Amino acid sequence: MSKRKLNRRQSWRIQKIQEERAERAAKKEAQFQQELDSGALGQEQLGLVIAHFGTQVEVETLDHEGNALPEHPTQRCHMRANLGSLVTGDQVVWCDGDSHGVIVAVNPRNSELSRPDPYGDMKTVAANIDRIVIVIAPYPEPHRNLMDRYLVAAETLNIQPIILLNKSDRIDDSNREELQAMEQDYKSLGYEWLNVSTVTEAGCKQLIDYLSHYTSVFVGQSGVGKSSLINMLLPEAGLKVGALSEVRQKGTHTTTTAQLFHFPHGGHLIDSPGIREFGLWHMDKQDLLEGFVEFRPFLGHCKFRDCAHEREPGCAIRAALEQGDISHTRMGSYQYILNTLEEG
Ligand SMILES: Nc1nc2c(ncn2[C@@H]2O[C@H](COP(=O)(O)OP(=O)(O)OP(=O)(O)O)[C@@H](O)[C@H]2O)c(=O)[nH]1
Ligand SMILES: [Mg+2]
Ligand SMILES: [Zn+2]
Repeated sequence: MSKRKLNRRQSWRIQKIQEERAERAAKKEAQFQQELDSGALGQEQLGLVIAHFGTQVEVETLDHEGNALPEHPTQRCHMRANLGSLVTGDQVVWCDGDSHGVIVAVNPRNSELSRPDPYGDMKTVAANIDRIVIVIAPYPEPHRNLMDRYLVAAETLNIQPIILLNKSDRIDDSNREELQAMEQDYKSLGYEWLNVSTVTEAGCKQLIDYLSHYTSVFVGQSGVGKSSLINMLLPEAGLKVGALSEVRQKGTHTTTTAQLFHFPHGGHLIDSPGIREFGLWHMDKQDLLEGFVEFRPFLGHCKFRDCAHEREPGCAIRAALEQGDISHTRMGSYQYILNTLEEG
């Protein structure tokens, strides 16, 4: 599948915007250099990016061991041009100033979660995370395919995922069977599954136990209740939540930027914007295969080394499918995702 095509006028406009942006960035860069050279900014200190707003990030002061210093106010910071794009969760070195700070360096990330933007480009959402909370709900209806994508992403990053079924208060006779079947399927693959409701607070305690001392990012479709869950766990977060659209029972993209909050039980929670579409997801084919945990024992056992696991004789994956060791649903999901990978 190719990226969205632009007409000549659009390409020209984009080029012009990019040129203007580059010019502004160069001017800013010269200004920061001058501020740093003249000593107008304070000493270098360690910081944590807690939110990202366009060309600026919100930074919190950390002590030498990387612990937050809540008594210090957060500061909006500009970034030096050579740093690439910074995201929520990044640890940085920054210098404080009167009206703004400047980020001068970024520490290497130990993990980063990416997702496609509406143009099919992968964008990093959050860095230095060690738990991925895949949030689903009876409404908007869950897509196994999207859950599998997030599970593959978690497996590739070697980060432990949990599937959180929120809005358990909305389970009724019309959806119970399907949701229970889903729970069974994912649990039998070894994944953790938790039913929670921000209305009744069912499952709240188990969720706290699961998240304590980790840095967790909440991901999933718009409207499943990611921000509501963070508000339940941390009432002072005061995140905006948005009702589902009346007719289609879909989310309305309320959260627009990833934001990090400290968990009083130790660790951090990161809210993220619901995903808009999931047609494209850049991924290596081998990573995709290995991201389906139950495929792993069979990989490398096909008769042909370049087996595509379609109709080849001696295909170990197909044999496992026939044996019932791999489910048709997951195989279908794998093939669906495979078809959306960019060629080449
Ligand atoms: N019945 C019920 N409704 C809930 C629950 N949790 C959240 N909601 C509602 O679901 C809607 C969406 O909640 P949000 O927290 O904004 O969802 P989100 O996942 O953050 O959505 P985006 O920011 O758009 O990605 C709101 O109307 C919430 O009140 C729950 O446990 N039960
Ligand atoms: Mg939200
Ligand atoms: Zn095969």
